Amino acid sequence: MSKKLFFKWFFLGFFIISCSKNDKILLDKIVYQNDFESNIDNNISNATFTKYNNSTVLGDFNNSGFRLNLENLEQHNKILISFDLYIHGSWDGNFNRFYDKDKPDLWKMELGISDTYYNNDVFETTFSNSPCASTYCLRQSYPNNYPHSNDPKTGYHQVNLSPICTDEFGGPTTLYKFEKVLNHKDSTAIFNFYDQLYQPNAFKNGVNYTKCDESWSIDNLTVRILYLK
Ligand SMILES: [Ca+2]
Ligand SMILES: [Ca+2]
Repeated sequence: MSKKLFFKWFFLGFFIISCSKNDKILLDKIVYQNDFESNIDNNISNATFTKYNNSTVLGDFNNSGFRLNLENLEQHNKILISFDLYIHGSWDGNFNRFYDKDKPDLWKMELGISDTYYNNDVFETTFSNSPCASTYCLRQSYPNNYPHSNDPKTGYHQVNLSPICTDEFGGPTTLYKFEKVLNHKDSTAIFNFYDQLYQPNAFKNGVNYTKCDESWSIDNLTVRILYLK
């Protein structure tokens, strides 16, 4: 069994065990799956594609993001979302080491049922690709919500992957296997994915290098619905 498949079944097994022993799974269905190799997706708005790690990925995004819109979902009470999340470049985590007006490098995923209504299902976290030593460490929140404090790259799947660009700004990429189970029962599900990056130092000689400095992309996005009773 491949490592990828093992983790998928391990995750699902863990989820099922964590349900009450009286729960019955009345539905377990994949409602969306895309590896983006065809560059086509009618469910996603603000899509942009690029080649990375020998694959077509959704992104890369910088102070931007995209929306996944799923409609006509069958009766369910849980929604599972999983994807590969590439964190490219010199993300700084919870702090950017600026003493004045410092801000985190935030990444967010929201789940709602319309453009304006969200179920308070907002996962807001930070990532850090910075070095960590006893005297100096820019920590990140992932896999917890911001402002939790974990070491840089906590929960990674792969580290030191290629930079997505070759400018002097930026740096290696970290890959995370992102998976979450959320309570959800509406027939429409709208996921928003976006970042709020703080990059006051990503300029040189009047040129803006922010996208090379810090960005993110997604691959192998899967959504499944479950109905447990
Ligand atoms: Ca792909
Ligand atoms: Ca930053």
